Amino acid sequence: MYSPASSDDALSEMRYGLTSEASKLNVNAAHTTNLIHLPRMTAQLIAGLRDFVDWDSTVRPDGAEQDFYDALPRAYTIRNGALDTLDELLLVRGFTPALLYGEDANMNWRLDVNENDGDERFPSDNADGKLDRGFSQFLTVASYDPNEDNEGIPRTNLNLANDPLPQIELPAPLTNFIYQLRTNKQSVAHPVDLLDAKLTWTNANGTKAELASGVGKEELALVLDLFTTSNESRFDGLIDVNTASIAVLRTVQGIDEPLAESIVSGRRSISPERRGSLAWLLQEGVVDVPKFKEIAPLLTARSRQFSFHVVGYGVPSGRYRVLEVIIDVAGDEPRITYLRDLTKLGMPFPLTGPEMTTTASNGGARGATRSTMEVPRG
Ligand SMILES: [Ca+2]
Ligand SMILES: [Ca+2]
Ligand SMILES: [Ca+2]
Ligand SMILES: [Ca+2]
Repeated sequence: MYSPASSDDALSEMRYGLTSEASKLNVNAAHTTNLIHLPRMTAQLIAGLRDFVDWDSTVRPDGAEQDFYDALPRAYTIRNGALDTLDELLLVRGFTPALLYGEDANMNWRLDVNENDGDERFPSDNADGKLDRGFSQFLTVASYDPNEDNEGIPRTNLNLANDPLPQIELPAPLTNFIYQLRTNKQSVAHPVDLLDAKLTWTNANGTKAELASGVGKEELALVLDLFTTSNESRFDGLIDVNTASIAVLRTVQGIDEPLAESIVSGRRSISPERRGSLAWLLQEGVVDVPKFKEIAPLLTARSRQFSFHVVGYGVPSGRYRVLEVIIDVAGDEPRITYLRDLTKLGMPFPLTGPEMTTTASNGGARGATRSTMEVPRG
């Protein structure tokens, strides 16, 4: 089971483990203002994409609706809805395999010789010693964050007067604040608005009253975990602040390049427990209170969908299969939501180890090379 190295580390290659899908920008939830920050993305590509997925037949400036696809040598019907797979991007005007997968023609997340020799062999590449993995490293269609706390319990909606409070002991000022909020029919846009919040109202006898939420940096993690202001069961497109690359963080409204870099360098020293909440951004001084309130509604500190490739290899037959998998662990039982057989693209990397260096073959005689075994393309 393996995954690509982080996009922030252009020189390292694949690694063992999973990729958090929330580390990527969800195409189906992204706006033009998010997408435009991605390397190689253009306004024309985005316009084509938006027309491809929107429900109307109105061609936006620089866009392309069904008429364009009807005129292709092989016409096809466009989606007019959310994409099911990232590969559907290849059906959108202007999106090419070179843009989606970059130089990684065999999708193994490693810089193979033919991927670093310019135009000498397929694919075309810039021979700079680094693997450009294209849009696929930044984009997903699989990510969503259930509107429930870290225990899997649906969050309490602050704005619904009858929604019961969480079954844990809350700080008394917070309980009181929520009570007054609801009693006075005031609402908040997002739980983060309870941070340093004050509520003012006029009592029946005409006197003014004021109450502080008591939510500071230390109470923030609890509040963000337990409360919501939305009736939706899930949020699409939140970006995982703990795993997103600089390039993906940069697509979030309100996060510029220096802030994206501060987040990535700041999170290296955060313990796994504190990574469970966005609150560390504020607690560590990566952002101030106004900036935190601006960006927190767009972020998450967890992922419930993961992607990886897995290789199964038979010794001594040398037969193998390579699968691309996305799993969703948000529900009661983990589900495989995407499965693609990549075997025809070849063995992704040479296998090493005592039993792999001997007599394995794949139909023909084949020995060990440099103490690793090379497997022919399936
Ligand atoms: Ca349209
Ligand atoms: Ca490759
Ligand atoms: Ca090449
Ligand atoms: Ca390159």
